[in-house]
Amino acid sequence: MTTAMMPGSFDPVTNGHIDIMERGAGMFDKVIVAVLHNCRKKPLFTLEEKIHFLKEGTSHIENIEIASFDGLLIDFAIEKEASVLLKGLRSITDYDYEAPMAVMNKRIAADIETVFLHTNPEFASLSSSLVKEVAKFNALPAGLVPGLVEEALKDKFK
Ligand code: COD
Repeated sequence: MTTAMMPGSFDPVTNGHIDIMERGAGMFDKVIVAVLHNCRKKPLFTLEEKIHFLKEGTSHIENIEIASFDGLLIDFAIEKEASVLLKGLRSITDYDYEAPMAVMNKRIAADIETVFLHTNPEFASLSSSLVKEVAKFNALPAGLVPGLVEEALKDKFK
């Protein structure tokens, strides 16, 4: 049984994240979405809200679990018996950010592999920060985030 762990801030989850989760769920027996708690960035949504959006947005995926962690991702992966760290890549910027973490994680736990899935062209350049930026001006195009998130963003910025 291969369990993959997909970490992120998910502030909020976008359809780009969900696309990686769906594809990961097709490749591995189980995907654990690990929401980083207490990250340095000041979040727009609380951990509870982020988990709620993730649970609703992935309710169509059978082999998925939503969890949260604080501290080192690799420790959480070991605790949950995940043998793959699943990341999405949109650009060289993502790669530059992710590569040192992949190397460090490999040094700490050699049997855990980092697997990168390239973004679906439909969701290239889509990020939670950009979503928040345009939502602030009530200008978020449809189809970029789950419906529930779209509503929550409208509520936050009304
Ligand atoms: N298409 C495809 N992939 C996407 C898209 C998209 N449109 N948007 C985002 N992604 C990918 C990201 O590249 C990332 O892999 C994942 O989805 C989550 O995205 P975000 O934006 O929620 O995540 P970030 O960048 O805020 O979070 C970064 C992580 C939490 C993944 C990273 O910092 C991490 O792994 N931290 C672990 C803490 C740790 O152990 N540190 C020590 C490392 S050695």
